[in-house]
Amino acid sequence: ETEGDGLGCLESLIVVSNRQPYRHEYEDGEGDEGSIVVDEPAGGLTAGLDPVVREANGTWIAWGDGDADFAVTDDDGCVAVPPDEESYTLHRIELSEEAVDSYYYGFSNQVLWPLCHEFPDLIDDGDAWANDFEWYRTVNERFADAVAEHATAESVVWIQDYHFGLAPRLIRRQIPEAATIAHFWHIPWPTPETFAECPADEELLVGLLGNDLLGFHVDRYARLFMECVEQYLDGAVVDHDRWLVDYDGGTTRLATAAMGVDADTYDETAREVEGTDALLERFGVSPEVTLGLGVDRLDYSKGIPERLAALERFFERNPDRRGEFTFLQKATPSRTGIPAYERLGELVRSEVTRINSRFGTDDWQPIVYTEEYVSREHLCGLYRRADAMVISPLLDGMNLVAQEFVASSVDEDGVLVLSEHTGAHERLGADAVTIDPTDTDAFAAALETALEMPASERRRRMRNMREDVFGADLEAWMDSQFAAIGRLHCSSGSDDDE
Ligand code: ADQ
Repeated sequence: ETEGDGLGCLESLIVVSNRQPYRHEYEDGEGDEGSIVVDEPAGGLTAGLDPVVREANGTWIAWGDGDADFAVTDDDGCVAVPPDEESYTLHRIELSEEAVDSYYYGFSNQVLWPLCHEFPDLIDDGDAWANDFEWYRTVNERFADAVAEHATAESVVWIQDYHFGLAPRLIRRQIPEAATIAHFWHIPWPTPETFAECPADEELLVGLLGNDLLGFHVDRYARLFMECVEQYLDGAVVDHDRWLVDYDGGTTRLATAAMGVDADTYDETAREVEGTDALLERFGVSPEVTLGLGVDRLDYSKGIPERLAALERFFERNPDRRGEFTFLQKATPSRTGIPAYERLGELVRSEVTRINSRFGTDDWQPIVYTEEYVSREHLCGLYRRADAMVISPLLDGMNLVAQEFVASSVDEDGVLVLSEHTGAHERLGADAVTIDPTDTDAFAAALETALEMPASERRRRMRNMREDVFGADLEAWMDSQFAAIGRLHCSSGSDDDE
């Protein structure tokens, strides 16, 4: 009986996500003759969800992406995982290069991503989107077909993210009515004004309203979703008070659940770190400096150019900080090949060079920028060492890096500088130093505030933030999702609303 963790009446769990929990690979250099090794889930949601699917002996449907991945599956794309303790079925969907280009790089990341992050100018509005949307629909259909192969009346289907906006409706049509479909949308939902720019607005809403439950990080996104449904979908009835949408004979319940991180692991890892001097020296940072830190995917939503502008202003205003304060920016290239991402990379690198040549000296650089891989252990070490962690997205669904920093700040002396436009700000805003990343002067002043903050004040704020991050961690988030799913699923169709 697993009543306590919200999985109580759950007999068959089917998870759908773009990224797979396990990857099979040929060992280095051995090509497809070589032996096959398995990559375990690296962290975050995939790692957190894996034990849940194991316990449920469920099914996980995801994009499989290499020859070795399919060398180990049966003809239907299924393989039992994990290899050492086969507990559940990983059903891999094989996608052609053209499908990936259009469904992933195209519609998901050049229409939905900029749309939901309020960058209407970056939405692919040429002729390409129509073809991309065809592929997006095709891929959603293939995932839906895979769900139908596994689903029974007892199934709970839990879909992750914006890659599958159409799948819920497609699944609904194919599986027994008693099965429950839930979905978590990890990115923001746009305003109705921006949503007008969505070339497939109605079909997307109809798709998402195939869900019994649709989750967002914060209330605001759920409210915006309801507003968009009301404005753009004829025939839908929105109950704004009870967060229900009736459409086409079905009801979708909206819910919010702010995602957390595996705080204990970050805490433990950070405690085990034996100093960061060598790591900093490798990056060319003197271990003596006051350290500012940025850790992001290289994505235009993360506000990296705005951060660099604020740093430049900060060094203009604070000549005494030159030589004494260094900002280390760790960026991970992402979605490379998409023009907006290529342009961003070029801009960031050239701005760093320009600012460094303006203020830098022979033995000191104001900004150290690296795209190098940093292990989780080293990342925790940097979080722990940072005097100020700077998170400046223009819009971010949640932002887990903010919470990882807090969980790793075991000495309780770092300061979080946090954009008000992140989901994380709803949780940590009271104890972070709040910024509007587009206000360069105020942003620079916030950096001053952070670096001048007395130790007692830093500790007080960090303790509050740690209470939040440990109290609402990744496991709590999953429990809350499963509890909400359970309330719908276990009531077996009877409407037991309060
Ligand atoms: P992301 O946009 O990817 O996630 P974020 O929430 O910060 O943003 O998660 C990034 C993850 O990648 C973190 O776990 C972080 O540690 C890791 N990471 C980032 N840069 C790294 C680096 N240089 N080296 C190693 N690891 C790095 C999307 C949404 C967010 C939402 C999450 C989860 O955009 O708003 O919080 O999903 O729902």
